Amino acid sequence: MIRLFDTHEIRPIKELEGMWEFQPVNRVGEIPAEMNYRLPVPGCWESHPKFGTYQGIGLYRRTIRTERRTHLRLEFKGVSHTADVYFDGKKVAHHYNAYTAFEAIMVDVEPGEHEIRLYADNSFGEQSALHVENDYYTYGGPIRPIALEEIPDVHIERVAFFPEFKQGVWRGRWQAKVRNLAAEAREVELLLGLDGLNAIGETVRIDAQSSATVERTEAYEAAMPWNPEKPSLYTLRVQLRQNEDVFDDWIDRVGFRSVDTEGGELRVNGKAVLLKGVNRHEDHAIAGAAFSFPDLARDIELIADLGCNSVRTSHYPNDERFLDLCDEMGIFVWEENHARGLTEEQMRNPNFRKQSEAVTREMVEQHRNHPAIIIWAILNECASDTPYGRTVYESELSLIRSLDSTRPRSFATHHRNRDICLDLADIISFNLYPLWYTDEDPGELMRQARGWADELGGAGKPMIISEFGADAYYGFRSRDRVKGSEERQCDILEENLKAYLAADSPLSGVYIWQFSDCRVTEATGWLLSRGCTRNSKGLVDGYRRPKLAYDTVQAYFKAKTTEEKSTEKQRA
Ligand code: ADA
Repeated sequence: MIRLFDTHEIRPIKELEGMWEFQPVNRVGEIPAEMNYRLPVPGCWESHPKFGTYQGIGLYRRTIRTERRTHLRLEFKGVSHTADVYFDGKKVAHHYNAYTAFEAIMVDVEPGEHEIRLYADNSFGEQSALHVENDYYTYGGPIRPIALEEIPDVHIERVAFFPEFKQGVWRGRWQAKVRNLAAEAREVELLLGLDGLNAIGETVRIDAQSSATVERTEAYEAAMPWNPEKPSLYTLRVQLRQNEDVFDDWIDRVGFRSVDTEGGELRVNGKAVLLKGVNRHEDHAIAGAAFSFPDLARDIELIADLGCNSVRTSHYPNDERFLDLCDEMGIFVWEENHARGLTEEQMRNPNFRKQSEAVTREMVEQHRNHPAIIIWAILNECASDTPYGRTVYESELSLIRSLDSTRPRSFATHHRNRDICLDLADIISFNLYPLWYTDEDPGELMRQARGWADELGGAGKPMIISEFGADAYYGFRSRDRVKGSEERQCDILEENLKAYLAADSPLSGVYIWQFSDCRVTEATGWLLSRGCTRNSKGLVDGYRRPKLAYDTVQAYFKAKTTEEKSTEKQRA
């Protein structure tokens, strides 16, 4: 399943799921004498008994049949972490980073049988600046779906839709990119439609072998807003037509909602919100990073059952099916690019800037139509305390602004009063672990943090505690409530939540670290402190079994805030 709805009704598309041949190899391009294994796609090789800890290159291979001469487009939703794709022996794509999609286009493919070879590499080294030894695991293989499409010469490449609320009316700002593979210029009719609302038609001329972008803004007086209580979604349907013949289409789902930080508050549709959320790694004890749809759905149901109204996609862009579920359920998303805890030295890896900017750009371009996403963030706990680090934060935050001016931007820092980038963000976010890594009082620390924000360029901006938490090993109980026990995790989370959700709290949001336990890189150095090679701060374990703290958090998140109570009173 690629998305929760059909992305094309006219363009032929099918998912290349199922068993592919598999063989570990030593280098990209190598053709082994035998393919000894068969692995499921999507999937990661760690779920095979022989490859539970394999780090290296794996070759996936299969054939496809085409019935007529056509152009083909392959879309890989996520290959971990480096992909090289060969079609009939010729390299057609190279992509770095596990968590964003990429395409391969093959022109004038003859009818018959064709071979696809996908080399996936999950090894660490200088060539990989973002996937490094870390407090989560880099799995190997095509962890997300692969789609095969037949495309005409002129086809829709991408469509962005930005809702805006101006002078009491919802408007939609469209950007539709159309590509022409033909050797001569073409003129086609472009139709921009939104479920039951006014449609737009426009003639576009696209030069030979290039792309053209059409921009239009349209008022939608009858639009219903998307909000958590009623997440109204509209089907966006873009079509290409020539002489009454509709020959290509592109379907997505959008919602009308605005986000701003006026008056130092985080506001959605003009109303202040308090984000009550969890950090979620896309990691499962059995599936690794290759979630089945029911596993994704279970996660969102558990998150909603906890009383959360938000989720942070720590520390990388998520599977779009998960974002689709958030759109449908009215769960706000903080989505961030891929990075965790990189030092200045790691950020000076010659590949870092290119790779980090690519994932930032791809995240925004691929996910900006999701109404659930209300915050874009970058570079969790990287070097926002050094002048070189600042140059990176500055350029990536500006890049986001250039691709989407409608959402506030943030980054989660642990540099406290040493951070020198707070002025660059729209929302100030601190990762603090009082009562776990330090013995500070959560309430005092929160007020101190507000002071750092005010002094260091964050005055007048909303503030979020983007991480706090405590490890607990599932099933480890202790009457003495020692660290690592489920009881102690309850105590620590309770003390934190009591302070952060109090009536006088200056916060616009809290995100517990973390939703579920996750696997970490094979322990060396500081990672040796991770018992069982896992980060065990989950409210549920890797199999989604709730720990005691699940109920503690649910009681706090489901309790009504003073503001919610007074709104209810006013309504009554
Ligand atoms: C950090 C980091 C998380 C995780 C957490 C922890 O704040 O952002 O990825 O490593 O600490 O458990 O210590």
